[in-house]
Amino acid sequence: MSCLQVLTGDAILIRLSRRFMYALRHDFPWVEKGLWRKVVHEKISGLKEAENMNQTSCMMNRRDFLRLTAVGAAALSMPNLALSAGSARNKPNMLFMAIDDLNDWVGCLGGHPDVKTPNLDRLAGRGVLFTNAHCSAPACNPSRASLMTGILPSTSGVYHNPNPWRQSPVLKNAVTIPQHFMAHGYSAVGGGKIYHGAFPDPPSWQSYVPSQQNNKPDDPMPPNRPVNGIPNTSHFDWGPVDVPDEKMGDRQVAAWAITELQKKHDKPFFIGCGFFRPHLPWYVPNKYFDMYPPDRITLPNVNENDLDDVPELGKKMARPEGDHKKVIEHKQWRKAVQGYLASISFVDTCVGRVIDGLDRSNYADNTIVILWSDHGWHLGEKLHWRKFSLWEEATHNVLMAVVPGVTRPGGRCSRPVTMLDIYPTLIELCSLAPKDELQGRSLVPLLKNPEAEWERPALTTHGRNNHSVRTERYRYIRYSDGTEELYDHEKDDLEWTNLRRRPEIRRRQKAALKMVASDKCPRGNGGEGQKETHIKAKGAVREPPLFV
Ligand SMILES: [Ca+2]
Ligand SMILES: [Ca+2]
Repeated sequence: MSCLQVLTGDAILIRLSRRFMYALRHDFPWVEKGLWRKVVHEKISGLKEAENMNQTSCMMNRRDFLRLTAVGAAALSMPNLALSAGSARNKPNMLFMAIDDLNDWVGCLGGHPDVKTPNLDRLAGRGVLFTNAHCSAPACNPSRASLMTGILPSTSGVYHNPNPWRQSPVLKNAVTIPQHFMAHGYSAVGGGKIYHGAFPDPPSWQSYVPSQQNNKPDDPMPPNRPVNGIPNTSHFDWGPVDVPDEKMGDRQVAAWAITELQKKHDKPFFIGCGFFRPHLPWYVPNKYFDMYPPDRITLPNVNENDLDDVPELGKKMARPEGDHKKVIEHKQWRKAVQGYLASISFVDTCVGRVIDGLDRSNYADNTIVILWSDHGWHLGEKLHWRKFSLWEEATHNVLMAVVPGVTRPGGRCSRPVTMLDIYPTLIELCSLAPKDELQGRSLVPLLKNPEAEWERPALTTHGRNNHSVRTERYRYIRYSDGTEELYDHEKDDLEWTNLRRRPEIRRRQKAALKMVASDKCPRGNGGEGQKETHIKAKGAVREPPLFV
């Protein structure tokens, strides 16, 4: 008990080291709530100042001292007590990998029968694969802002891609995941796409590749665009590029990450490694297109009448007269699926190279690997393309974690979880100070036992007051005008049959939504571009309270 120095008599001067205070307050929430609060908060003045000092002195009587030392002794006797929580020594390293726009078309997730992802499959096989993981928002910027800050879009008001997330009053001073790691003695460097392209966040990193202002390396383009012949669709295009892999931006980000892993690190590290594909445009080298001959490709199973039982707001999200109509008119469906599959297999090789780089490094045994995608993608299901919807194709994304000493190989977890849960999970795994404002839940119980109980549903929000909750069996959607959808995944994994008229199931799903969604969602926080009206139904003049 060297951190306590007893001096004299009934009044005892105790020197509490910062490490010891962290151990009590942060590794043992019950201490924070109970004895620690009663004993120490009442007796020690200037505790906050103490957190900014290496040591502080305080006065307490003998009885209180004994209570406190009992807590300390209990704490010291428990496993995993990170008395080093305030210091960085012996902390695990973090390899934090992101893939843009990757839906469940990954071999181990079974989303598409043709896809080849040997590297993602082998990484998933080393730890726990979450098979029912969902984004907080089905768009790059709100999903990533939410993941990196641990705050829901319906709390921050960051609903869409054009919303500058640091200008949200809620997120203005948010401490992001890498910032929190840096505050605990980690180095934090990044490369590629971790935040949405328009809103990089230099305070999150000590250095960035290609730069703090431009997170995306250049990619080669085919000479004659659009390759698919669909006019006026910007980067909604696909086709091979005749370049070696080394010319691809993602491959350069992988090479940078491997270099970081080969360095000698005198601090624990947090490496953020973000891949851009399979985001549009689907321009990747020829050999990846050659893996998927269009005439042998399996197209998504689509019900032409699927939108008939979908409310007006859902139809507006689907916009069947938009991308889907163009793809069909230009006979591009097979080629588009080929482009997406090719882009997935390309990014899979980038992931494989980084994993091999970690295996060759000195840090293979004490590095946590977490890999996520920011949302899913439609390729014609519900006559919709891209993300921007509240159905399974858009909300379901990839999440896997390999945690030395915690996960076991081959773990699969079907509990509904969200990207919001990543931040508190990493805090627990690395014994960082808890942050009360985070709105997710630590996944550590599921990493230890993928079949552990898990009551919370996964919430996805697209625009103000449009919510979807996914439980293990059902999906329930409630749009801002009060209209609803309900699907039973046990019988209908393609979400074709809206069961909104089943009152008993609906009641339970509404209760699930209430568990996770606020009924006072703020308006969007500005920014140009996608307007709220984009997802307002005709005649929907007033948004009712969420729960009526
Ligand atoms: Ca994205
Ligand atoms: Ca339907």
